Amino acid sequence: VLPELVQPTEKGDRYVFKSKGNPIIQHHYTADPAALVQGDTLWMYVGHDFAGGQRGYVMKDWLVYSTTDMKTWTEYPVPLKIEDFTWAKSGDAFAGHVAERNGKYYWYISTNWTGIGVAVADRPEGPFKDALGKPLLTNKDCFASTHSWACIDPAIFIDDDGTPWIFWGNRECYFAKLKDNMIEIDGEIKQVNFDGFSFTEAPWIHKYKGKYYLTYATEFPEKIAYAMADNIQGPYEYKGILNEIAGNSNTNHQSVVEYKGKWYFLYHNGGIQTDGGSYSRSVCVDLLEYNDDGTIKRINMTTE
Ligand code: FUB
Repeated sequence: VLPELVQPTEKGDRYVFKSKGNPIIQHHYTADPAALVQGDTLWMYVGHDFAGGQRGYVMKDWLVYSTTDMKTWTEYPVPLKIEDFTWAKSGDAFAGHVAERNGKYYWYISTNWTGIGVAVADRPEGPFKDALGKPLLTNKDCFASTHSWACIDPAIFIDDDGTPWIFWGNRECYFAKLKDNMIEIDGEIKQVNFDGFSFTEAPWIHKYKGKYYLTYATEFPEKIAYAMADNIQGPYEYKGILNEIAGNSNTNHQSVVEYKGKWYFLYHNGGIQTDGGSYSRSVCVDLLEYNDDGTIKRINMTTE
């Protein structure tokens, strides 16, 4: 990493840094940001690219950051590693999502080849431990898919009535209810489908003014598209593309979250000039704005 990039200051077992704009983290390659708002803190859980350059994914652990102003960030000791999932030792630490329920934090993660796991912690910064000792979902739960990395990219949404939902998939998008214990699927697994749905991966559900929004990566190289529905189970209506291809990264992976009265779009690009790219990605944040009819304005991906 070049010296002019933002370097963190060590504070005990943590690191603190002030972002100078996008990419917000410049001392690690980070990807697949999943945001969680708790009180006045925004927590951000990310994947961690080790590769540098274009050598393919090398993802051994996940990282966690917090902020209270979207500028100064704290990085915590590594909260979760792929080797913590003994059933997934040869996997890659692909995209995840953390949800809070009854004071516990559940981290749903992709292991690439072996399915989706869930880890649990008492605190948002961890440490997290495998909650099941086996996958929560496997390729068998992706009944319309035939490729080995179909079971990735979990996204959780806890609805206003308290029902937790999990969405996931690659090429096909699936969803199911979770039981109140957050570590078992409750009932039938269903597939999302609607006119114009060209799904690659990275589903994310959020709600705004009573409507459900499904954002997801489409095409390859990926752009983020979105659809809206009156019911979480659909039918969804395709609404368009939210952002262009993110610089020199073939993938993109978003989260959409409201924090202190503003809506944010967190994503990644290949933005660090030294060695950035599809396997050396960097998390960015930009504002997300709605039109009066509830549709979302095109995201302006900035360096600010
Ligand atoms: O980071 C590994 C994979 O790349 C994620 O699981 C996908 O969403 C894509 O971003």
